Amino acid sequence: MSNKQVEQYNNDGYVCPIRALTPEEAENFRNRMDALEASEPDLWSRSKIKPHLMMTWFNELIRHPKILDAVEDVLGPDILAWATGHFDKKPRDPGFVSWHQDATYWGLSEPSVVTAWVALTPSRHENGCMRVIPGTHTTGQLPHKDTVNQHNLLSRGQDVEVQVDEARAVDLELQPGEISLHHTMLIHGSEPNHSDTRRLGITIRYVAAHVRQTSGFKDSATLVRGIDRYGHFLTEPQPTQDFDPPVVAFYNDIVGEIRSRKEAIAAQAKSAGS
Ligand SMILES: O=C(O)CCC(=O)C(=O)O
Repeated sequence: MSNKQVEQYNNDGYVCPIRALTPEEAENFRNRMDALEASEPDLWSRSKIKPHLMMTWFNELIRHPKILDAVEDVLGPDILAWATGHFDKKPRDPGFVSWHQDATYWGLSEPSVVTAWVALTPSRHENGCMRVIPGTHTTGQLPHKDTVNQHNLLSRGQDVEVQVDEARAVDLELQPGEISLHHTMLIHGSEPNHSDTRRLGITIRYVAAHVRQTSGFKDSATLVRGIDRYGHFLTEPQPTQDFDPPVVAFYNDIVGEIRSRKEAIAAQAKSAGS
């Protein structure tokens, strides 16, 4: 990234847009995802938390050198891909994301954690692009409450318990193959898709190798650049085919730990707030 982009990340908590993939690469990843989705109806429920362990296209994406070049500018040279996800809003999809900070249920030791949001379709105001409140990454961890709304795309419907000044919100508009980066403490969310154009974004959560899981639950990550001198995370295997049996066994083991971790941190936060 340019010095100005790094400065923007430090001051505002995000950078957007960065051209990482060519439009052809983005189309190729999207086609591979769509083909798998068509043949495997339970694709996302089987691979919700770390889809990069289940699908080879996803595992290739987390290692993309241009994404890692940008991430290295904010995290330094030793980088682990820790968690991944997909946020798919079909045309006229009512799905939205409440205002939140990512760090809330993650249990990580410090905020050297950045999300690369990779656009595989256009992502614009009309189809519900990500929106951020610049500068809120410096506020520290804020309280959140879990909410129930069937259209909220977050697993716990977590909503930050402070008044969000929406007049300050910035749209992170992207073209296919462009990415944005956002800090783990930045308040962000997104609106429903009010258009006839699908909005598909892939999230990759990268951590610097010195970051630890503090919750006491087992956790894993994939070294994607540099050296892991710390060994704080179990080393994830790399799938050689979609739903590679030994990798699926690894996933099934770790996913239970991750669910328990989220429950434990949410319960702790609730009792601290009551
Ligand atoms: O894609 C969206 O609309 C929201 C994504 C998000 O909340 C995240 O990346 O943490």
